[in-house]
Amino acid sequence: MSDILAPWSKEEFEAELRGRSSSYHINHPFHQMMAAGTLTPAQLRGWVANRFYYQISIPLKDAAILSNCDNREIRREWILRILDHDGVNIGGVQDEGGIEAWIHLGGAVGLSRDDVTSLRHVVPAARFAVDAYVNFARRQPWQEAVASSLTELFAPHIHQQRIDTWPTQYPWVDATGLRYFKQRLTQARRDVEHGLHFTLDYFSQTRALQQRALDILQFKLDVLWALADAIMLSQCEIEIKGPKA
Ligand code: AHQ
Repeated sequence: MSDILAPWSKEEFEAELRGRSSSYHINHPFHQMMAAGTLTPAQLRGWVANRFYYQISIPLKDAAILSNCDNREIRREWILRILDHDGVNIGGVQDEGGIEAWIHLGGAVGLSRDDVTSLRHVVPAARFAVDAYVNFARRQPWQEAVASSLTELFAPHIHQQRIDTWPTQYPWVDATGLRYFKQRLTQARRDVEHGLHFTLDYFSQTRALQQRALDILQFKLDVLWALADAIMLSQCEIEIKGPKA
């Protein structure tokens, strides 16, 4: 049917993309429990340890896009995402990167560096959800992988929610651990500006392509939802001894 319909205007297309916000994982029961302060310390630690696998997979996903992308202008922008996560030390510019910041978040909730980096707490269904995203980026045209990153349209809201709620809901968490969420507020907005501009242009050639972009966004929304399912339903709860127990 979408083959014979005229493409939406870019404004209508963007509204359709943003209209998928109800499927975003901020609405998942696990994240609603997080925002309400009802997660136990062991549950919060389980989430941090499992999400680390997503964090270290993002640069692999972005490198897959770069390796498939024949457009230098897109690559010049997209490579920034890898530096955001892996960190950088170029010409005096030093930044530990988001992966290191997530390890620091692990320490803030009472996990050792090895608890996080060993991946021993990552549950199989969490790996499957994250690997589905990385493999999508490896196998699909780079333009489709760009569109799949647009769940970040909704990310500033969930990062801000953690920044706003954790200090009162989880006062036992060292506040310096929130550094990751704070830096994502600006990085996600920069990413979305670039990814959305490209997606609105490239996928607006036909209504069928616009529908494809919506289906790709729904796939990625399902990846994030399935990741939250995996963490909640596997009951990954990491107990520790000591003051943050
Ligand atoms: O920390 C996140 C991150 O670096 C990224 C990159 C981006 C992508 O390329 O798919 N998506 C994303 C997301 C991050 N954090 C998630 C969260 O809830 O903390 C949200 C997630 C996203 O919305 O896609």
